[in-house]
Amino acid sequence: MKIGIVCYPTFGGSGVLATELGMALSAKGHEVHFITYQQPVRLNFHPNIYYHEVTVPTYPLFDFPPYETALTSTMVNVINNHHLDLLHVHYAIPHASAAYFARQILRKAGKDIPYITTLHGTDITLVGKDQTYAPVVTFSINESDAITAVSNNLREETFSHFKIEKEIVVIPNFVDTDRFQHSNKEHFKKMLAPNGERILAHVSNFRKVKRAEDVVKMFEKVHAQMPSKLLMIGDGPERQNIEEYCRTLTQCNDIRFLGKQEQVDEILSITDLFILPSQYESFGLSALEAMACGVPVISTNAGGLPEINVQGVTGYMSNVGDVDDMAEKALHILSSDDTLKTFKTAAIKHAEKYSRQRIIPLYEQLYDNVLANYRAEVS
Ligand code: GMT
Repeated sequence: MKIGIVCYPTFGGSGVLATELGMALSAKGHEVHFITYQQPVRLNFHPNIYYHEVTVPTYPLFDFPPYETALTSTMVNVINNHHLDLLHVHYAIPHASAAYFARQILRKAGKDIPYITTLHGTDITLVGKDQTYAPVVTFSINESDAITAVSNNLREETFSHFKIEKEIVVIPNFVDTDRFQHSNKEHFKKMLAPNGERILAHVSNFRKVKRAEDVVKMFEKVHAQMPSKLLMIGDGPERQNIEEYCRTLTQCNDIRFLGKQEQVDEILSITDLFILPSQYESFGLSALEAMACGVPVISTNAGGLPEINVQGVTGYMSNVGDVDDMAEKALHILSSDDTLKTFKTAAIKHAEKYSRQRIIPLYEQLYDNVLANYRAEVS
């Protein structure tokens, strides 16, 4: 099959998932065409992978360069030049409306290809439901030939915020367990925690919704009881405020801000506990990747997190903002090597349910169904 994938090429979860999906499909023999404004961060070379850059020519009149128009035209050109079978767009804004427009342009020229929209989270729960975008988002989701959501929670949120007239299929996020697995990095661990301190980590884009300051607040409480280190991975709007706050703390020397990291699997391999205190998370891909590396998770119980973090098994969940409870539960997990090992083993086992091998066939099946229905309708 020839598949066009449209996504944000950055470190965000939707772009990571779309890139991992494209790479997994290419390894299974599909021809995958990424259409993005920049090379996706996790994209590796494979003979079946093509990358088409969306460039947006500027003009003095354009206070806002028309990205969506450039994206739509690039989609049309790629579909025509490479004879794609379908488009799979990740994150509704503006990818679903651009796909709709591309499909209409092609129809006029006697060519018909379906588009599938995968909803990831903030495209629905934060940005999408804003009235500035909602009419276009609702229309272009409804016009999709298939709609998927990454969790049951996101599916329900979509139905509650938008007038959706079609079924939304839940296909959960997945993890590449060949890459995200525990590997021995003892030398690396010794450098960061020379006295055997427990290592806690947080990975995010440091947007407000992540509540990354709660990681530091709960760490202050853990650190007061147990020698420990905190790794803050990623970058984003709240990072500077949180770094400034950290500098006021006595624990400052035990907190490291590592910025954006490509080899996050290696860092997770030396981590004892992953912290995700988000206000909302449609799924929490970073938590799944941590689990696959054998790292238990302390998260909130918001959004789709209860669908992946099993209370008392793969970690614990607390109410949003309850840093006392998070610290108490963290201390329990870290209290002894045996307890930690039990949680680590359970985290790996649970993550296997979301392995690439299990989830990719669900997408392939969806593509087959969409194409079969589409061809039946067209003929
Ligand atoms: O979490 C973010 O801010 C990034 C965002 C994105 O769209 O790139 O992530 C969303 O999609 C991920 C992949 O499906 C999910 O695992 C994240 O939970 C989701 N984020 C939110 O819902 C806040």
